[in-house]
Amino acid sequence: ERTDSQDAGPTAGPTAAQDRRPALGVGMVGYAFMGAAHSQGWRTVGRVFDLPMRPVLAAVCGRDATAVRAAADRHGWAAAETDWRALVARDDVDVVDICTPGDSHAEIAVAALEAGKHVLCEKPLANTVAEAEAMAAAAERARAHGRVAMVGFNYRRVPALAYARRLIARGRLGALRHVRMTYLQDWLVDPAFPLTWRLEREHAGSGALGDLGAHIVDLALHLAGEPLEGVSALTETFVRTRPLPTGAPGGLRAPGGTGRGPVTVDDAALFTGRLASGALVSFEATRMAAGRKNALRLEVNGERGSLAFDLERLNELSFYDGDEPAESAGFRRILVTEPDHPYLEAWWPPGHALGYEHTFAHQARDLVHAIASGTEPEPSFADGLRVQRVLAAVEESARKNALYTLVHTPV
Ligand code: SOE
Repeated sequence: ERTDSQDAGPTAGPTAAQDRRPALGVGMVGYAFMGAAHSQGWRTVGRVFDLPMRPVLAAVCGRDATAVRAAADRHGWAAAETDWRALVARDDVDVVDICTPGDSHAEIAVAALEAGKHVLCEKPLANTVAEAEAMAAAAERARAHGRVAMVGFNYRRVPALAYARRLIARGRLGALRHVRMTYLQDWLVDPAFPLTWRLEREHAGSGALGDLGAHIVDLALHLAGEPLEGVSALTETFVRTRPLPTGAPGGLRAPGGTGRGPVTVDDAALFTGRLASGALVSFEATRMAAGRKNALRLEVNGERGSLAFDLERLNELSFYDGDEPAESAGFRRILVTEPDHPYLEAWWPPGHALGYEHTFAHQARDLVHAIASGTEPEPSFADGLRVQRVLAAVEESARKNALYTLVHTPV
């Protein structure tokens, strides 16, 4: 039954002076697109959810002193640092939140864990399996001292997807046969789009594969709950050189100049695999699908039913219940905004939809609970390593080029 306070929506909560909960100081490294999204999550979470600790936005870090000060003011951080080591060393920082490109994840995360901090790290966990292994090992050691580490696969926290997992776990789909995952964007479709760090292997590790493929690999394993036995892959770089950027990127955009440089990552990755249960899985990740802005789409088919989801309509889940009489069965749309749906108890009345940014508040909520209870958060660094191994296997399979060549002779 809903209470009056739920009907009123999120409330401001107690003031800092009235609040007797222990403070949890957060220090964030990086403040571009992901940093802005994480800031929003940290700012919001303690005012919406009942948490055992009170998150405090203690300090943000970036290399440019003027820019990081401006980011601190804009996003609500009390202090600004220009050296991540100084941020990690601060007494008022309990959690280090890493929102930098992949090439610095391992160094910062391992140092933070060794300094006794909890860590939240953006995805993909690292640029290589070796780095991810070192991070998972550091997280394991830190667990002995009550410190936890989480990787930021935020889409696990879309209520419709958390609910999808619940339905699958309850057996509503029966044995799974197909898991079909796509993640389509189009911000690279213009060949004049400049060579930002996401297009450079040394900074990003891989292209669409690590940027988008990592999300759908994590989700597939999270939903279906099983390891992949192996993969068979194709990757492609359609635009091989791009204009060099002339300024700092803002979000996914950046100005381009006249000089050109090589794109050293994939534009698209396609791969298939088999789950231990025998279900077949397919994945497609691309930033070259004209018109598709943030289309993380999936469909799961089981022997008793199916589920379908599209991130561009993220409050909805399509469910086909094969137990219904055939004459009236069919995919039906569930509006995932009821208080009984995951995370929804704290938000708005039914039908008052959530969006992309709420996933970061949910992520922060789950991390705070894990810290307070000393339990391993999900997804852990071990989960991040599991995804990293799949990404490496995809690259290896694509490199070996197992495509069976067809011989085309005239009829
Ligand atoms: C760009 O492709 C991007 O910002 C990814 O890096 C994020 O992980 C994804 O959630 C949205 O798109």
